[in-house]
This record gives sequence, structure tokens and C-alpha cells, in this order.
Amino acid sequence: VDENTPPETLESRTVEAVAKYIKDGVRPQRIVVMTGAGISTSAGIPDFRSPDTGLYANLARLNLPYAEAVFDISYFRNNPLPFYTLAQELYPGHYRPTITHSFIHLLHKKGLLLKLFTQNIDCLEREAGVPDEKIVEAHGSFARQSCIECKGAYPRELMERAIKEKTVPHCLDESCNGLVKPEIVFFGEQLPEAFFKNKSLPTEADLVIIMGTSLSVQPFASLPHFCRDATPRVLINSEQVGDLGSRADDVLMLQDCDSGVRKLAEACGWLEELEGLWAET
Ligand code: CNA
Repeated sequence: VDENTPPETLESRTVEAVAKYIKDGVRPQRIVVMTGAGISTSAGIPDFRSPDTGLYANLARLNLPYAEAVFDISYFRNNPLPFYTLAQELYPGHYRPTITHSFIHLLHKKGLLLKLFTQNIDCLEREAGVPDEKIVEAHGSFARQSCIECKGAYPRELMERAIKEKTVPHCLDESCNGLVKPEIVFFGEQLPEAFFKNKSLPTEADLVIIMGTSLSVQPFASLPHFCRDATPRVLINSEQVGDLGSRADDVLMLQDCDSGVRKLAEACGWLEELEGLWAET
């Protein structure tokens, strides 16, 4: 689609037109949000692959055979220590949600959020107030933990204690005694059932907002394709990703997420409310 192709659903491919569509829509607005590591970098959580600041670049001290081994299930089985060293840093509680996380909460508060699909494992959406039933953690998270052998659930308090005491937790069933791990999807593991159960939801969306992701990890990267052609898709990201921009109703906001959501909230007349909500987190 040429830049000049007129949109079908929006009045124009601008943030103001998106705001008008959200506010004046004749249909109830069902918004699907899709997010990645870029919405948490301003909270201080590094992404994985940036050459100097990324987590992988800082794993030398763990003596791994290769950086990704820290998230490899067969490596973990033999040596869980590097993962648990990292988990002490990443475990929820150290970081504050960003205003972008609060924006997703605001959509929920306004009854507009159909579903949030996140690739992040940091639980910051929950901490910002988005309820569990609205979140699909496509790559899992620290929210739950279980035995990697018998899959038995493991209590959160015990995991918190293990993290604090720097020990590696084992299955409570002594006949199993398997290793326990947060339900983060490792290389070599299936995505959670919730992802497959919900992945057709974008077809029901009136609006899709994609933020802070390079859309390079499958099958997540396919989600934006599932929404109908006339459904506006808004990308708030430092760079253009996926096929965003190729449809008549795609709106590109190529900037950092926090200023992008502030702009969108302002156009909706919600900026003060958003800042207030964020201040409470
Ligand atoms: P990615 O591949 O690192 O892409 C991030 C995208 O966000 C890139 O396009 C960046 O240009 C963009 N970006 C970075 N910072 C900003 C910002 N402040 N404003 C706007 N855009 C920005 O990350 P993806 O999530 O796409 O990759 C998927 C992996 C990374 C998933 O498996 C995640 O679990 C994993 N990951 C998660 C976290 C976390 O939970 N916070 C941290 C690091 C990696």
C-alpha cells in the first residue's frame, strides 16, 4: 500500500484519527495490544541481544558454553545455576512499570482492552494493574513455577525464598525431586496453551496496538497478520517492524514507547489520568 492510499476505517493515518476512532467509535472498541522487550527498557531492564548492554553480552561471568544456554532446557537440566544467577536479577520486585505499562492498564480500566499479548517475562504489566485474565504471556513469566519433570506446581513463597537464599529449588514430591523453574518458555519448550487458545482473538479486534517489539520471534510475530484488513494497526516502536505500514489503516509512530503512549493518551484527552495512574504504581 502506497503512503497516499486513503484508509478504509480511519479518517487519516494519524494519531488524532486513531484517538477519534477510539473515542467516537460506533462499535464498542475491542483493543488488542501486543508488546515486547522495548516497553520495559526504560524501566531499566536490558534487552537480550544488544551488543554491549544486552543480557547475553553480560553473561561471561557465568561460564556458559554459549550465551543462549542460560535459557536452554537441556542445559538447565544439567546445570541450573547460571539461570538462577540471572533469575536473581530479573525476579519481579526490582523494577517499576513504565508509563507504557500504565497505558495498557488505562485501556483496561476504560473497558477497551480485549487482550494483551506480551513476549515479556518481567511481569510489569501485572504490576501496573492489568489483571491476569487479560494477559497472555506468550513466552511465560515469573508469575508461576513448576517442576520440569512431573510439572507439579510449586508455591510462590518457596520460590521467593530460594531466590533470596540463592538456592536451586526442587520438586516437593520427593519421589520426583525434579528441578523447579519459573514458567518462562525456554528454547526447546512449547509456548503456553493460553497462547494457542487465544491467538485468533486479533480477528475480533477493532484496533491493534503493537509496541516495543522487533516482531522477529515466531509464532508471536504472526499475530498482527491475524487481524482483519480494515482493522487499524498502530505501531509504537523505535523502528518499523514486520509488515506494519503495508495496510491502508496502519499508523506508524516511530518513536520511544513512553512518548508514543503519552501522545496517544493526549489525543484521547486522557493524559492527566494516565500520569495519575502511573504515579500510583
Ligand atoms: P527485541 O527483539 O529486543 O525488540 C525490541 C524492539 O523494541 C526493537 O524493535 C527496538 O527497536 C524496540 N525498542 C527498544 N526500546 C524501545 C523503546 N524505549 N521505545 C520504543 N521501541 C523500543 O524484543 P522482542 O520482545 O521483540 O523479542 C522477543 C524476546 C525478547 C522475547 O522472547 C522476550 O521474552 C525477550 N525479552 C524480554 C524482556 C522482558 O521481559 N522485559 C527483556 C529482554 C528480552
